[in-house]
Amino acid sequence: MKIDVLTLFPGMFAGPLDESIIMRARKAGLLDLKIHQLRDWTHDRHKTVDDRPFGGGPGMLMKPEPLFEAVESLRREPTKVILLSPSGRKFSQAIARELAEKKDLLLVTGHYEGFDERVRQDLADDELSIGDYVLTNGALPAMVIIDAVTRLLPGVLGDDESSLDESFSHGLLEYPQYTRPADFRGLKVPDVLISGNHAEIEKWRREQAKLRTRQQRPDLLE
Ligand code: 4FD
Repeated sequence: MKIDVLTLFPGMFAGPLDESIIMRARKAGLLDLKIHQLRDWTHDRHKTVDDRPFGGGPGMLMKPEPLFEAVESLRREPTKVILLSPSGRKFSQAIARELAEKKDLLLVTGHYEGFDERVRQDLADDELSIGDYVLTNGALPAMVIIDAVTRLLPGVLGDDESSLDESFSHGLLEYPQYTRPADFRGLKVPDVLISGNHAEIEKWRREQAKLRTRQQRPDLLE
């Protein structure tokens, strides 16, 4: 998969995507990631990317020209162009699975109070939010999406890394898990897990997953 990112802060992307599983995927050629400075598509001396809203009001908007020129030069069919903003549809594991099927993604991040509406209407194919909070810019949301999508690409996770999304595939949170020692400072692993009775273990895990979901995420049970 190819992922292009348009950002005002390319430096923010150095680090998080240069480690661990994502870097391994890049080195293996499973992810071709390119970070682009939006200001490279401005023409004025000050490399202006923002302007004041018509009609007045506080804050600045991302102006359309650099965004249109950048996207037009980077997109090659079939590229899915995605805006990151708090007004987008809520990103989820299901959306990560959808995006992992695509060939090319172009993630468009901004800052200020948002984008000129014509960017949303005539340039973007989708608009995503990673959650109901406001960040100083869309770089972290872009990295969250890149991480969640990349780990789903075929060949990226090894066998012992891949069972981890089960939490979301059966609609419940993960059950409690333990590793050695069976007694850590007097904190004991539940007897059932040491019993060797696989039917009982399954039953206990189902109950615990249900309990934990009711406690932490009742919305998932609706
Ligand atoms: N919740 C998110 C995305 C971007 C962002 C921005 C309008 C603010 C949070 C457009 C307002 C972009 C999110 C930049 N904050 N900040 O995914």
